[in-house]
Amino acid sequence: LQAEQLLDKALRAREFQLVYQPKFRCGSRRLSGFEALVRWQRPDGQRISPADFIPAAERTGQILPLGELIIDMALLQLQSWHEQGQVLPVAINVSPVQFTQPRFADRLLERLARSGLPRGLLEIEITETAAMTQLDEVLRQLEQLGAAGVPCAMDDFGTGQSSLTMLRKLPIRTLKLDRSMVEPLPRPEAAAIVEATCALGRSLNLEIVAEGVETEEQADALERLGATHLQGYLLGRPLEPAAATALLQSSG
Ligand code: G
Ligand code: G
Ligand code: MN
Ligand code: NA
Repeated sequence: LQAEQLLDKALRAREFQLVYQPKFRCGSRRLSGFEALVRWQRPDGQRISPADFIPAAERTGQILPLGELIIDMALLQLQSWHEQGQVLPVAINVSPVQFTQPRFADRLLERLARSGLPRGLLEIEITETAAMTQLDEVLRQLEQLGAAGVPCAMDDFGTGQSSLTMLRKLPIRTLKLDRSMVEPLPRPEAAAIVEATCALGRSLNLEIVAEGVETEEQADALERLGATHLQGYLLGRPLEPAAATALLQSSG
């Protein structure tokens, strides 16, 4: 079967699930929120990586229904945590392709209103990509979302895809330092770049989440160099909903 038909069947059969990777505050190392990451498990048990199927879904436009499903799943999870009195923000990854729909922000805000959740619990992460063609449209909708209490993070900062131009233009609350900036820490050249990036972020009043933190040496360096939050296998892998709920409860 073609990728498009496989995805189509998977969308109808709801073969997608979200896992939740925890984020922690620097210093206290207290749990501060989660990033939702989509997973696709086929009925035969085969798992397909989002690194493969997200670009395919972006090419075919299937990222639109898939994106809606992801938003719905994240909101349902947040509602469940909210009812249990346990709640921290959840960030979803939004493809720039979703922003090519002029009513993307309207629809997300409608869903959020219908959920009855307090504002600020749903966040979005966006990666600058070649798909970010209609920059004015992306900007307008990010501003609309921000004004309505849905903060945006710039994902994968420090890769070839992210630029200082976007940092200046996009209304964002958070910079996410790409794993490729974190991996070579604490080597001095890497530390110098991270320190300068954190200083830039601070002067723009941004939070700085370091991604892909795998070692205590990296975590120590990031805390020293000015990151505000840590995310990565050292502190927590992406968790199935039940495990994420247990983590929330135990971090009271
Ligand atoms: O979770 P993992 O590291 O395997 O993700 C691989 C890639 O897929 C990353 O670039 C990540 O941002 C992207 N990705 C994961 N979940 C989602 C999602 O729910 N929506 C979008 N648009 N991208 C996602
Ligand atoms: O592009 P984005 O930053 O959304 O993608 C996050 C991806 O990175 C997810 O697929 C997640 O599974 C993966 N990831 C999260 N933490 C780590 C880590 O500490 N090390 C590595 N190698 N990958 C990670
Ligand atoms: Mn992300
Ligand atoms: Na990233």
